[in-house]
Amino acid sequence: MFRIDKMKAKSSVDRTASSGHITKITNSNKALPLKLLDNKVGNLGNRAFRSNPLKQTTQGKIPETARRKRSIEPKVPIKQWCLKDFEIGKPLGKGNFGQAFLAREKASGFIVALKMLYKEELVMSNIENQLKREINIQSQLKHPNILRLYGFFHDADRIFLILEFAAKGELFAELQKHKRFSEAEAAKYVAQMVNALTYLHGKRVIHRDIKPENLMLGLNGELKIGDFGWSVKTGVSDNRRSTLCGTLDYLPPEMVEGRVHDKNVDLWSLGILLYELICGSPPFESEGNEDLTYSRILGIDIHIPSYVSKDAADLITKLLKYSANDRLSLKEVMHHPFMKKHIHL
Ligand code: AK6
Repeated sequence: MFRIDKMKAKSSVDRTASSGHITKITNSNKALPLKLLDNKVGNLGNRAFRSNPLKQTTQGKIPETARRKRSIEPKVPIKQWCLKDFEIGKPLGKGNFGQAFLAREKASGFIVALKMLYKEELVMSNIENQLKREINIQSQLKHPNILRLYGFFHDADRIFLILEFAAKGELFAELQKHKRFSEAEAAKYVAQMVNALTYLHGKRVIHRDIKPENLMLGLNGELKIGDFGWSVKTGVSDNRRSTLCGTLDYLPPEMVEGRVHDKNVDLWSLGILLYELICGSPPFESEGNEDLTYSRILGIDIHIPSYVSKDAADLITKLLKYSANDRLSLKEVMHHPFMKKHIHL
């Protein structure tokens, strides 16, 4: 049986998956009511929150010593969430695994997305370790352009992830509605992606699965990277072993060919994203023909429509380089004329 409460380190490589980090996650629960201040979702919550004693907590920072020695429990008791703490609202659409619901934390009124995963399904699909890895990575991430994982809990046969609610839903839906975005809008999203990726790469996390389906929008249209199913922490293990699944459209040549890859995969995907935002579909898409998509990626067989500006086309081309080291860096992206034209810092 899948025991998320018994995440024991199996090897030195896996040590980060020990209870030390889980404590950190649970710990981040305490920050949940605090987040309400910058999350304007649900006015109903705000009032309840203001008088919430939880607000006064110090976010329960674990002392350095306790963080290192995983046997030491933090002095402050940590809130363990359970289903009864939430009022469950409407379903929020079904992801690959599990179903998310709008939910409201009863004591604070804080609005979240509660994602429910069946343990049996995780075991059968052999993705328990992927989930554990993801929870560990997420426990270290706090950024306005990255969907927050506030915590998790479980019952006999399900795991619940307490996720940030992105009020405007998927970027993909927005793109489908508008067919394609103006270059100014695309630049705005790319700038937010650069912010998020700079933060992630600084923590040695590479995302590897950037695409509109995985990008969410906050109440004010802020972009939030919303799914970390395929992210890895670099330098921890061999990054070639993961089986590829889903669409190839966003995969760089080195991943298509199953070679070693690094953070530069995210720069390739950023180029694909920019193309898709401006043109409405990814550049190497080949309806139902995976082999063709493969060879088009490897040959960088790209057609940029004539309505695309010279600057935008130049940025796309400079990101979609076969050789990972030839791609523009995140910093260079922000200094590119296309970005300078639309983003005024
Ligand atoms: C939906 C909305 C919010 C929330 C940080 C599962 C996994 C094996 C995530 C996950 C972290 C982990 C997982 C998923 C997400 C989402 C939409 C996004 O399931 N991991 C099994 C291995 C790994 O985020 N994120 O699933 S759910 C949400 C909606 C709909 C409208 N607004 N706001």
